Formats: sequence, structure tokens, C-alpha cells
Amino acid sequence: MGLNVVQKILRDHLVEGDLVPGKEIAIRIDQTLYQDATGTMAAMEFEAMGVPRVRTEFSVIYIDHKTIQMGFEDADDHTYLRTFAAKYGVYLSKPGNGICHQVHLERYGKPGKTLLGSDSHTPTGGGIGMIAIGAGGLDVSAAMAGLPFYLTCPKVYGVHLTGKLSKWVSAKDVILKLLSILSTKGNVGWMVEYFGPGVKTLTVPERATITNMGAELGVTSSVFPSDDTTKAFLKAQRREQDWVELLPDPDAQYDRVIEINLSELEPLVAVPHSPDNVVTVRDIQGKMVDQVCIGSCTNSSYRDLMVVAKVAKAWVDKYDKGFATHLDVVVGPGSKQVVRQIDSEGVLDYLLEAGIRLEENACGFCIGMGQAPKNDAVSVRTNNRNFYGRSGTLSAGIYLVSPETAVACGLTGVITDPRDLETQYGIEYPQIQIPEGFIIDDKMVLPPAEDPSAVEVYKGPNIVPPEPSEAMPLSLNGEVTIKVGDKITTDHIMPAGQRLKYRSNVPKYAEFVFESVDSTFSGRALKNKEQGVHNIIVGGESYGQGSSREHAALCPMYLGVKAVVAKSIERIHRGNLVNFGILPLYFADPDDYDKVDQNDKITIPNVRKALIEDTGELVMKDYTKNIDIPLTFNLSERERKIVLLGGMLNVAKEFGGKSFKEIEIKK
Ligand code: MIC
Ligand code: SF4
Repeated sequence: MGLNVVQKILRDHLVEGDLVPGKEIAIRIDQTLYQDATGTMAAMEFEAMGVPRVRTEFSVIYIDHKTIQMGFEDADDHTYLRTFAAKYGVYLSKPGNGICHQVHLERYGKPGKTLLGSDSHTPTGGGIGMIAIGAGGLDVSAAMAGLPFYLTCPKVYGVHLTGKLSKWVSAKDVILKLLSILSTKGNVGWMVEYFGPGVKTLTVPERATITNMGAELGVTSSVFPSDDTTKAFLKAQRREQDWVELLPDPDAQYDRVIEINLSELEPLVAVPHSPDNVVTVRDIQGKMVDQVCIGSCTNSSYRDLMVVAKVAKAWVDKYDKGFATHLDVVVGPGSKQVVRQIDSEGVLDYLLEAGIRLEENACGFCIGMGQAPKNDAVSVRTNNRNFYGRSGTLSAGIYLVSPETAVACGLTGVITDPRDLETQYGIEYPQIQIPEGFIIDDKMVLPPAEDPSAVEVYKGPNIVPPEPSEAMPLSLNGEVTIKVGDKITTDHIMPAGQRLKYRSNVPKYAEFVFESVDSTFSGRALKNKEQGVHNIIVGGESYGQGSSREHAALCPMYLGVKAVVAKSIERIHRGNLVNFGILPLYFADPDDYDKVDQNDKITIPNVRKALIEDTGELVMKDYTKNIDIPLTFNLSERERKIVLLGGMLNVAKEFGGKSFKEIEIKK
């Protein structure tokens, strides 16, 4: 039987297990990335592993998230990461060089390779034909230390692309369409592969927009084949030597095929507060817009900004006015290369003339680092997440759209289908060619030090190494400290924005766990911990979706959370829970979720025994309701050992260097 692209790359990197969907496998990781918001904790974890230099082909840290620097904390973190990188053999992309995924695609991604990144949008690299996976920092650090990465061998959705995008419709509309089909739930354990005649009509940056936002589906990764278009892109980056062809075999199979005819797509929008609340732009047209933000790792490439700039210029020339006067249009370019390229073509000026606010080449508004909109705002954005509260303004609603729709809304001041720019306003759709040669300038990427012993790693007062937690007790005795609903994201669990500066300081950051849901949680949980009461979180469907931030497990661990009981838990977060010794449990009957309430007194007897014997079953005794609720767990042998020992930090401390098979667990 022929192989698809996912199977080919996995086969070439397999170090443990068999390629049978649903089974745990381990793969070799060629490249890794950290960014500065997850990287400091991950770097401390790497240091704790005691490995002198990274053992990957290429490892890099990007400083792109925490660039506002109000106070010393972020700058302290940057200095820590710069000195850490120099010492341990890691490249460092300085702030101002660009957003991790955009820069990685331009300069370092390679078809056929594996990339593991401590950021959930790492799959952007799939646009260039690599298997790029987001994971918790600890997993990435382990890969840097030369260990394989463990994952569930995926099933593969084959998305069969036919036709060609119409004018004013772009890659963002493709992935919004797929989100409307598959939703953000229920795709754990899957990867997406795009195939069919429509593939060649999409440029690499467009493919990357699609694989980037595959993260919102909850799949492990998304990948395009590597073809002549990939080759042309790499050539324009003066990296033709990195190209290899990688196509599915003609008789390749997929576990489920989804048809998308590009010619039939129309402009789409994800309305608040979930990326799968997708409607057509027409459905909501005319709504007053208060803010437009263009950028983020999803839509900040040369192509995207060129479209926006050229449309804005045509409007200014025709109507002698710029963006609507009652709103701000913020543009955050993806990288220094993008800005220099559009500037060299005189196009940056089109944007400035139309009246944008130019942001730094960084995550910026996407992670709530500035540009919080006004109360109750309708904020139209080209990024990938519209989670509640993420913009920094709880009452605002974020509408996720393509750059075409964003610029149309900015010019008219109301939600506008970009096709109307042509039919009603006489603006032509600009055709953008990818340049034959991009401006290459890697001066802001620092190579590691040649003499590591000469580098002293800087740790300021904001850098507080994480403390391991205690081993899993015989039984859990405590309470449901919080009960939350469906689709709780890691942004709900651990807010970013203004709180990002505490990423390196767990005791401080832990004060904000569930801040936007219930600001009393942290205090209550800590009090329980001090009194020996185990904290249990009860969640609904798709608990922990979104960001890879391991702090959403690490900080609850610090507060004494021992288990999460949910209807379903997303992949990256589930991995992080295990890594930090928190037991992921499921309701055997999802309807039992309704029977439990916050503050119920709970016991889960014989947890250690069940984990050691791998029974897959436990019972939650609810003393407040006087009922027994059956639970299930589904952990590999390796994962059971990690949970029993109280998390990977303990494993590293006590058994550093041993393989999991050799580790013996006390009853
Ligand atoms: C995000 O988009 O939420 C982030 C910020 O990039 C995160 C990582 C983080 O929380 O630092 C992600 O997607 O993993
Ligand atoms: Fe940065 Fe936003 Fe991309 Fe996350 S999704 S990496 S915050 S630009």
C-alpha cells in the first residue's frame, strides 16, 4: 500500500513502536524551537537535565512574545535566554527579528524534517513539508537533550483540494472552512495532510497560514507536500539546497477524506469566542467595527501585507482618504524580512499613508501585548484565536478574518465582504507574486558561543526555577475546587497579556490561575494545599485547548492540583498535565459531569494501585452527593510512571539518564 506524506516522515524518524494509529510511538526530532514566553521555564528544565550542549541538528530560541518590557522582568528573561542559548549550543533570534513561526518558515524549516516547538502554532512549518509539532516546554527540552518525542501515532485526515481560490478569497478562508467542518473538538490523535490538484495553486506562505491554524482544530500537526512551489520558495530564500521532493504515493490512503473545492469558497469569519464559530462575512456585514489588527504568525507574510497595502493604496488614490476615521488599523509584520522587503518596494509607505499604526515585528496584539480594544469593541483581526479575554478587554469580541476582509473592514469602517471593494467601490484585486529573491539578512540571529565555558548564564530575580511536586499519593482526598464548562482554553487557565512577565516565576504567576473564570481559585487552592486537601478540577469537553503553555499545568501543580476530571482533554495540555504529575481522568459516562458540583467533597481511592496495575478505571466518591462516579484513564506505561513519580521534574532528578523501562515504581 502506498504511503502519504505524514507516514513517510514518521517512518523516517521512528525510533520506538509501530506505525499503528492510536498506539504510542517515539520519533527523532531534528529541529527545536522555544519562544520567550514558554522558553524560560523550558530552559531551566533543560539545565536541570545536565546536558552540556543540545543534540539536535538545529535548535533556536525566538524572542517575540514578551516584547513590551514594562518593568525589568521581560528584559531579564531575554538576557537569560540569550546567555542560555550561547552556552548550550542554541541559536537566538533577537527581538525585532520577527515572530518565531514566520522566521522559521523563511530561514530554517526544511521539507522532510521534524520540528518540535514549545508553541502550539509550530505546525506552521507544515507549509514547507515538515512534520512540525507543538508541545510543552519540557518535551522540547527533552528533545534538545537528544531524547525522542512520544506521541500517539496519528490517524490522517486527507483534505483533497480542487479548484482555485477566487479573487478576494484567501488561505485563511480555507482553514476557516475546515474549522467549520471539523470544529475545535474531537480531533485529538489526528494529523491533517493536504493533497490534490488545488495544492499547486497555493504559495508556501498561504500553505503556512493553513497549517498554522490547524492548531485550532486540535490536531497534532498539518502538512503539505514539498513540490516545485516549495522549491521556488526555498530558492527565493537562497536555500534551494534544503529542498527535497516529498509527495504522497499515488495510491496513498487517508483515514478520512474531506473535499474542499477552492473555487467554491467565499470570505469567512470566526465570530466570538471560538475559532470554529464560522459564518460568512456576508452574514454579519454592516456591523460597526472598532478596531482592525493585521498580523500574527497566521497572516503577516509578504503576500498578506502586500495585498493589504495595495488595496489601501488604490482606495487612497481613488477617494483621497485613508482608513475609516473612527477606528485604528494596527499592522504587525511577521518578520524583519517582510518589512524590509515591502519597504524596498516602496509599499510600506502605502500602509503608512492610509493611516496604520505600525507594530513591532512580534506577536503583539495576538497575545494581548498591547492594543487592548475599547469596551464592548468589535475587533476584526487576522490572527488565529478569538478566545474570551485574550485581547485584554473582557467585554470585547474578536472576529477572525483574512487580510482581504480585514482591510475591507478598515477602509469602510463596518464588516465588509472584500468582494464588495470591487463591485461597489471599483477597487481591483491585486495579484501578488512571491519575489524571486527575498532580502536575506540574518544579523539578528546570534549563533551559539564557540567557547561555552566562557559564557555565564544570567539569572535575574524574576527567574525562579520550578519546584518538583510530591509523588502521587495512595488515594486522592479533597474537593472539586473548580468546575468549568466546555472548551476551556489554556488562556482561561493561565492568562497571558499583562501577566506574561511572570512566566519565569511560578509562585507569582500561579496567583492568576483561572483569573478570568474565578479569581478566587488560586487563593482557595493554595489554602487547601496547605491543609493537605487535594485540589481536583472538573471540566467539560475539550479541556485545555489552545496554547501549549505548560504553565497551565505547572501553576496548578504548584497550587496542589492532583487531577483533572473532564469529558475530554486536548493533546498538548494532556501531555503537560502528565509531565507535571497531574492525573488526567475522564468521566466514563459524560452525563455524570452534570452530577458533580464545585465544592463537592471527593475521594478517589487507590489511585496508585490502579496506575501500577493499569486498570484504566477509577471511582470518584462524591461525599457531598453521596454517589459514586466511574472514571477512566488511558495512559501509556511511560506516562503512568511519570504521574506516579509526581512529574518529569522528579523523573529527571531521580532517574536522569535511565530509560523508562528501567525505572521501577514503589507500590
Ligand atoms: C499563543 O498563541 O497562545 C502562544 C502565546 O503563542 C502560546 C504559547 C504561550 O502561551 O506562550 C501557544 O500557542 O503555544
Ligand atoms: Fe505569537 Fe500569536 Fe502566533 Fe502565538 S499565535 S505565536 S502569540 S503570533
